[in-house]
Formats: sequence, structure tokens, C-alpha cells
Amino acid sequence: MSSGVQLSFTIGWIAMLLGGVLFWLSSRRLPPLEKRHGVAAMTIVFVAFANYLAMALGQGDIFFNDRTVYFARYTDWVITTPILLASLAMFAGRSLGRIATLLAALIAADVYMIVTGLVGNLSSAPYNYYWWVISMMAFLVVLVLVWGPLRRHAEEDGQIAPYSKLAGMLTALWVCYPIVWLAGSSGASIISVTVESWLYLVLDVTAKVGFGAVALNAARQSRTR
Ligand code: RET
Repeated sequence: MSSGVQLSFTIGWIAMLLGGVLFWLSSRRLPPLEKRHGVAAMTIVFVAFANYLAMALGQGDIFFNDRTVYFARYTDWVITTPILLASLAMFAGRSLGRIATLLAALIAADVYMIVTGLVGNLSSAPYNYYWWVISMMAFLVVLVLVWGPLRRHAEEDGQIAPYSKLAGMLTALWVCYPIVWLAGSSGASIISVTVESWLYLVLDVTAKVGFGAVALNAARQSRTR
């Protein structure tokens, strides 16, 4: 592993750990009914912490089809992205029970997206591109549900202002992942593995720690309503 890649993994587990401490401290100020936002944010960063640590220790990759596949990214994403969607959904209805079916569909499409992405990363050209397209279809389903039915729920029964803000943030960040995937070692290798790992690092920290901070801030304010 090159030292640049190694450094990005080390910064990754440290950033997730610091995010965990930050979320733990700010969760204490949440009103009891909003503690669930803190639980979600902490779970996300601690799962990412473990996966970044595994990659830093050289336990998160395998050499397959002539290249290194960092499978720990996918074991991270397959757990954390459903929780991210659930934390967005917490702003869409007063209880998750009211949107259970919608959330289940959202998570099913999301898990499908991550798993087919991993299959693509384990495939050589041109099959990796087939899987990218299949994974993108599922991603489109996720976006359609987030901006369609779930948003309508937020208007009727939830908190539309934080919902819109977080949905915008989620969309802007998540669309970058398939682009990095395509440009990186899983796709056309236009960028180096070092650049790829730094791009994923910035995205992961923003999509987890940044997103969680915005969500917790909005959850704290909902007390005064
Ligand atoms: C893959 C494979 C290629 C096609 C698509 C992908 C989407 C990945 C996404 C990942 C999001 C990760 C987050 C992680 C941490 O918080 C799997 C790269 C569409 C959207 C938000």
C-alpha cells in the first residue's frame, strides 16, 4: 500500500472516532424524543471507524482479478448508507412507523446499489461497467423516493426545512461516489489509487460527520417548536 493511501486510511479512522466523540457530546443536549438522531449518527461513524481501521491495518482489501479491491468500503457503506437514509427519514415523519414501507423500499434499493457496486469492483472490464449501470439504476430509485414520496411525507407530517436541506446535502455528496468509482481503480483508472482514496475520504467524512452534525443541529432545534 502506498504511503498516501495509508495516510488517508489513518486519517479516516481518526476522523470517524472524533466524529463519534462529537456526536456523543452533542447528543446529551438533545431532547429525549430526538435522541434517536444521536444514536444513528454515532452508529454510522463507529461502523466507519472499524472499516477504516481495518483498511489501515491492511485487513480491508483483497487482491482479485489483478487489482486490489478495498472491500471494507462496501462493508462500511452497506451498513452506514441505510442508517443515513433512516436519519433523513426521521425528519419526514413524526415516527418511522408511519413511513416503514417507504423506508424499507428505500433501504432495499440502497443495499442493492452497494452490493452490485461491490460485484462490479470484483469484475474485470467490461463487466465492471455493466454492474456500474445496474448499481446506478438502484441509485436513481433511491433519489426518486427521497425527492418524491418521502419529501411529500415531510411536507405533510414531518419537518420540511431540515428535510430539504439534508436531502440536498445527501444528493450532492452521494452523486460523487459513482463518479469516483468510474474514474478510479474500479473503473477506467483515470485517477491514481492515492487520489481515489483521498476523494473517498473527503466524501465519507462529509457524508457521515458533516451530515450528522447538520442532522443533530436540526434535531436540537426541533425542541423549541
Ligand atoms: C457505487 C458503485 C457504482 C454505482 C453507484 C455507487 C454508489 C455509491 C454511493 C455510496 C455512498 C456512500 C456513502 C458513504 C458514507 O457515508 C457503489 C460507488 C451508484 C452512493 C454516503
